[in-house]
Amino acid sequence: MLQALRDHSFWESAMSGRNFSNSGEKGVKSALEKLNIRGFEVYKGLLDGSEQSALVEAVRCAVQAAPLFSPMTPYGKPMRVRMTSAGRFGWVSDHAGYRYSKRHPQGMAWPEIPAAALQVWQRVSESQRLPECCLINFYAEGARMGMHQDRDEVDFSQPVVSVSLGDDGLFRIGNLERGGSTESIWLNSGDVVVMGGAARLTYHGVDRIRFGSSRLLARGGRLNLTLRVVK
Ligand SMILES: O=C(O)CCC(=O)C(=O)O
Repeated sequence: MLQALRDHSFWESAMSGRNFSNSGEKGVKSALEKLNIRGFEVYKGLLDGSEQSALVEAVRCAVQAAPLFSPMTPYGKPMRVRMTSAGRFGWVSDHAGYRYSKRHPQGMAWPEIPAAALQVWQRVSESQRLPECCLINFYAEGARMGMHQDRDEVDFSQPVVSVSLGDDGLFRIGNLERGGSTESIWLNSGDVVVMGGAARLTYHGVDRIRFGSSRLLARGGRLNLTLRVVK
């Protein structure tokens, strides 16, 4: 696997709107770039078109078994992103707080983590463990995710691995505490981010998506999978 670690100029030109993604199209290979932004490792174009399509099909099966739902924050506000999970645990949120649960809010067990998602974990995580949750986020037109830390897991030495599929998403990376300067990067379909090490608790969020920028999902939108060791 070619992993050319590129310098800051690549990062700047990515921000100026040049397209480094493979847009989810079959047969189009882009050179793999690995960026490090505030400790987050961003693998541009890690997944080719057929790998992306296989993941979308696996997500479609998971969503059939455990439908997407709109979680409420503990403060009673509906989140803009719809979610479900696969694995032994799924992430839920309601008036009782943010937490992992063995059951979907409708009562069923979560489906198994798709093999194609486990393969991504094995390629990039450098972990001896397997993820116990694959959180599936769906961003419809206008959806966003506020700045937050991922801190409902027990062992912060384990990374969170994020897979982007479908429309581009503007991913913002902050600091270990709320506030301060931030840096943003457009995540394209097939990009994978490893949030680990000293950056494991860095604040991050998604400001917006470019609805309709990818043809991977028939009706547009963005899927994000995050693989997590929970306990
Ligand atoms: O959608 C993304 O790229 C990030 C998702 C995320 O931050 C999360 O699920 O905690």
